[in-house]
Amino acid sequence: IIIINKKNDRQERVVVPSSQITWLAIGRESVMGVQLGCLWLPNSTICGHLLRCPTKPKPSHFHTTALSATASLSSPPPTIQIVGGRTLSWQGSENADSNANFDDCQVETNWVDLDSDLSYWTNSLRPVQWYPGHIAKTEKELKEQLKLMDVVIEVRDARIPMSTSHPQMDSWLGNRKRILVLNREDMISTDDRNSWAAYFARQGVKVVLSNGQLGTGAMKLGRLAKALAAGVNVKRRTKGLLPRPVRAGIVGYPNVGKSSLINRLLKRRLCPAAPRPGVTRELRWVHFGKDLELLDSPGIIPMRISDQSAAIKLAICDDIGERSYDVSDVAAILVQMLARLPSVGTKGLQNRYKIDVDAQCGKIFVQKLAIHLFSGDIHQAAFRILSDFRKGKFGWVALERPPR
Ligand SMILES: Nc1nc2c(ncn2[C@@H]2O[C@H](COP(=O)(O)OP(=O)(O)OP(=O)(O)O)[C@@H](O)[C@H]2O)c(=O)[nH]1
Ligand SMILES: [Mg+2]
Repeated sequence: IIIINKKNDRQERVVVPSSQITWLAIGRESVMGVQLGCLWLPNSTICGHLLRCPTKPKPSHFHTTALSATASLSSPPPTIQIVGGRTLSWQGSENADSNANFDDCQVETNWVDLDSDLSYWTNSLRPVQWYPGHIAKTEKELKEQLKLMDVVIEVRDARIPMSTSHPQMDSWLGNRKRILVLNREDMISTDDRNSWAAYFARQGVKVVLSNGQLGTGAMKLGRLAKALAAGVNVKRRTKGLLPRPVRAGIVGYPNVGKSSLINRLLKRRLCPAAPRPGVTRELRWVHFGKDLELLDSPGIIPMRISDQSAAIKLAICDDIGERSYDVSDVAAILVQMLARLPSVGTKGLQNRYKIDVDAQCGKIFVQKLAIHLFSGDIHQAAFRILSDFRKGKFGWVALERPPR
């Protein structure tokens, strides 16, 4: 939400937790109300007198810079306008169509809310950054090896395809032939698989959904790579040269399943794979039959992760080194996220751990679990929650949806 101070025209961005946003029905219109401490600010220009509040708002809920104007009762209150947010058509309509629209809006609003809440929750945490030496070295070597590749296979985590997209990948690859693999397809629902496939197809991206553990999608990937790069040997033949194997480089974030996919394709455990980021340390070419060569590469990640919501999702999914984050902070955020996702919810958490859930405060939940199961050891409790999520104990849970 952007708050505009009409007195000096300054704009402030305020991250407001969704719990503080309520839809108010006024007449036949619905407007968005934002609760700032004791105040309600509807989604319109508000006259100064509405800003006089008998008790001080809770600055801890908001950026203090944005609130400074409202917190002082002695100075004349500015006019504040809230822009943005979503406007809904009248919710009480009995018309079936508008109900359908409303349901649709609700589903979307949940994800929009979740994203803004996540960025609010991560604001106060120590930034998560992870860039071990082998990644810097890999980046350099990969740029060299790219010249040899006929096709590049970029692997992402299907639970977080956006957060496992490397910001520099497009510039490195240029117009090189490319396949996008969403691995760990077994960890998301059919609905999510379909919506991601449709989303990337709309952008003209060749996408394969795969399971690096069972090998689903691996053969299709091999066939697609050969077909995409078939032109290489056509050119060679016209020049009177013998055909050579197609070269496909497999790149992506750490722990997304690159090596597992190669092993599945080769039906041999040639490349080391294990459930932690940073297992592959060196680039390595392997042969698949006579006509395909695959490059296994160490996971790469940007030197600086600017989007800290993405960094937390990487931590939740174990796609970034554990030394870079506080396990109990990340587990607390995961609890808050799961509590809001309809497929898990507070009930799902309660059933699994037999503990009451406060959806607003994952930290309390982690503390309760620590007392309940681990003699007060918070680190162990936090690790249990993360590890349950990573093992799929909460069912199919995607942490991202395609943008509309
Ligand atoms: N559930 C599930 N697990 C998978 C899948 N693919 C790989 N894994 C597991 O994920 C873990 C990491 O796989 P790796 O193949 O080592 O991942 P990587 O991308 O090579 O990791 P780095 O070498 O560290 O960059 C392993 O324990 C695999 O068994 C999948 O599709 N579904
Ligand atoms: Mg690997």
